[in-house]
Amino acid sequence: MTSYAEELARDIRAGLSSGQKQIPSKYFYDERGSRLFEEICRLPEYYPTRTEMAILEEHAGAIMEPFTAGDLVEMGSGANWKICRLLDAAAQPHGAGIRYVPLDVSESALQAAAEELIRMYGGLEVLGIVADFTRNLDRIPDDADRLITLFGGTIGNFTDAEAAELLEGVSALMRRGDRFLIGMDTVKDTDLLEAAYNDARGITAAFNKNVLNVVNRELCATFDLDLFDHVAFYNETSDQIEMHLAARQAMAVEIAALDMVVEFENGETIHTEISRKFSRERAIRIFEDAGLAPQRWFTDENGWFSLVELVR
Ligand code: AVJ
Repeated sequence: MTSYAEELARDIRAGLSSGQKQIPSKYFYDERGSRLFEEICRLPEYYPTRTEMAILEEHAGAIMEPFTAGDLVEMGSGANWKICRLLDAAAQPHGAGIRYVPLDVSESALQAAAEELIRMYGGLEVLGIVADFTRNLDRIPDDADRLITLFGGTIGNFTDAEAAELLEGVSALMRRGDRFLIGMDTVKDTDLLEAAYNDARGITAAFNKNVLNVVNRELCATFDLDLFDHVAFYNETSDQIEMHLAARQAMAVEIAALDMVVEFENGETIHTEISRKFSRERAIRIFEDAGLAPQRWFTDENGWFSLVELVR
């Protein structure tokens, strides 16, 4: 097994030596990055979180109706807002009969979230699993019926190949009686999309640039955040928001822990994130390719976000 430090070193070395420089978006989420992300979720321009919450609010009863006992699994759990909507709608009060199984890479985040939930739901059992759900799906227990959730449109941050691998992985572990509830952002007006990733207060810019702090801290690098601009735009050919960090001048940046110097031309970018937007046709295609069948679609009145219930 490779440690976080080894993986980061490998990803940064490869990503900053390639033609189009890149840093994987999973490195956004150190403590400050996670805080900035929560702030993004509350921004007026950032519609996905609010819309997904509204869908959950409206349809939690229908989602939970066939689920009176078993494991409620959440991949990449983070804060408790969304799971609470489902637990509030559970047939048995106080979560009795349901075991909540969150998977997250952060043990401290898991611990804090679990303690809060146990305080809120007296009958709830919680089994927290410290794991990266893109590689440790085998650690999800299989001794009960499962409702597996992946909220937030996280699937959109994956390339086609990565998304296919994740969906196939979940599909492979599902049995009769299991369901998979996945959140996806949808294709919509370009202005709305671009506003959501270029907020007026500059929180998304700070979130994007913060990944350079992560590299500075973890790998003793010398990135000057003030010498990079936040750039986010919608690529209509590939139906995705792309985030980049653009160098404001030519420069050389030392990454001491990698014994490496990275040269930038004026205007050259580091590609830091894709956030795909799915049409229903595309979504159906990638589900079917993974052997998953959509059973119910839950969406808001504008069709801005979808929660899709999948079975094998
Ligand atoms: C992690 C998928 C919820 O892609 O919209 C927010 C991350 N990046 N603003 C997204 C993000 C810039 C976000 N998700």
